[in-house]
Amino acid sequence: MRVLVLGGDGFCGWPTALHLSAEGWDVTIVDNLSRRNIDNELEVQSLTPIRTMGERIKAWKDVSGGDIGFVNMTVGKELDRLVALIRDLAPDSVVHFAEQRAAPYSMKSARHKLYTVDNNINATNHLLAAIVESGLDVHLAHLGTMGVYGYGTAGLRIPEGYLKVTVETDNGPAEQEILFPPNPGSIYHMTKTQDALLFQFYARNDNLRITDLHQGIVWGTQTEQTKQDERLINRFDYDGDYGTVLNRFLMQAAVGYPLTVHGSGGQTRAFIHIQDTVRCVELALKNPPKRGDRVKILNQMTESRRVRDLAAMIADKTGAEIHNVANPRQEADENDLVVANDQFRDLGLKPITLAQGLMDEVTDIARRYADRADLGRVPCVSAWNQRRAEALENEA
Ligand code: NAD
Ligand code: USQ
Repeated sequence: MRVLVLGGDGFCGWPTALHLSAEGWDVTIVDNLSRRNIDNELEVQSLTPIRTMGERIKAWKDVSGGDIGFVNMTVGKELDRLVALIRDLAPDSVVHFAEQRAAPYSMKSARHKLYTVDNNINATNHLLAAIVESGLDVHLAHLGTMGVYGYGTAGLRIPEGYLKVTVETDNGPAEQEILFPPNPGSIYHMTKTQDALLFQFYARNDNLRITDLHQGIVWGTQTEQTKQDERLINRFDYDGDYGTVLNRFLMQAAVGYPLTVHGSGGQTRAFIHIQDTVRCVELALKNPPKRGDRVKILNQMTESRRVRDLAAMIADKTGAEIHNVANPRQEADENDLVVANDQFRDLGLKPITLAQGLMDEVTDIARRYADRADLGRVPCVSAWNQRRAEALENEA
């Protein structure tokens, strides 16, 4: 089985590429290394010492004997090259991680908003158009986000992509299933809701086989493969734009920086460990929709947690202090979140829980590389609007 992993140099893409290679897939990574350039722009680096793509691929060959291909290409700008690549390699599947994925980065300035929209929507549209143009029946699995649902669902168990509604017709009430109404909380999350419309269109118009994985916040760093050699180590973002909440708290606890809870910390979010991410992608590739099916949507998350509860759990285990800081984001202070994830459970996913994995992560990764941290990059400084920017200034 042959697979293209778009965005395969990133935090989720690299361990996925290794996992699929270890499982016997013939893997080619496509990436334009834009994430490494954004590190240069933000003057920050992964807490873990990630190697160049050439070193990574060589290390994998040394460790496993497996070959992973690499093509440096901007998906969304080089349509002819992308069509040619798909025709040449004739992959069974494409996994699409190649987007700008940080909500705070997408809200930094007008330029960052435009970049995120251009990059993400063009990447998805080019990929879909290229698959059609290739004439091949390639299954596309896209990494989407739980954030497309919004966080104001008031106790509703969030279904997997589609909502059953009752509509009034001339013959009385009738049931229908519609795409869950999108409610994005950032420009980044908005691009994922637009991706969803592109998927609906191409699945219906061109019979493309598409799976959209609505993933929660990924935590952890290492997988079975990235652990095998330090040259294979995965990225660990901790800065105020790219660091996600749980990994930030783990790193902050390791370096003695107070845990930065935004506002009351009543925000509830969905989480998944990186090891489960790579397993879920493999399960999705092995269980594609049939030609003519609607877009298959799965909620790729394993636990819902409130931010202040996460902080309390880590403080309890490590003795870290907790600071409630002004929230740079325009978001609800308190929300509940109940999510259906029956499809992955039915496919056999046995999730890694926070209770099991947290301390390994603090000791193995965060403490080990603590001396690489630039504490000046920890605060979240990208504000969602003027009011939030003023709140940050008042606090400073
Ligand atoms: P990342 O930024 O670490 O990786 C993305 C990779 O894609 C980078 O290597 C980047 O260089 C590449 N890329 C971006 N735009 C590209 C383009 N136009 N052409 C070619 N390469 C391009 O992000 P990640 O954390 O690995 O996330 C991957 C995907 O998973 C994203 O689409 C994101 O929305 C989704 N996701 C991530 C998380 C998370 O917590 N990290 C949670 C839910 C969903
Ligand atoms: N938060 C804090 N303190 C911090 C950092 C964040 O309280 O120091 C809060 C935020 O205000 C927010 C929550 O934690 O309420 C989550 O923030 P995050 O940065 O961990 O996650 P988010 O911005 O939602 O984005 C991440 C990934 C994105 C993915 C998304 C999945 O960067 O690619 O799509 O998680 S989800 O959240 O389910 O939409």
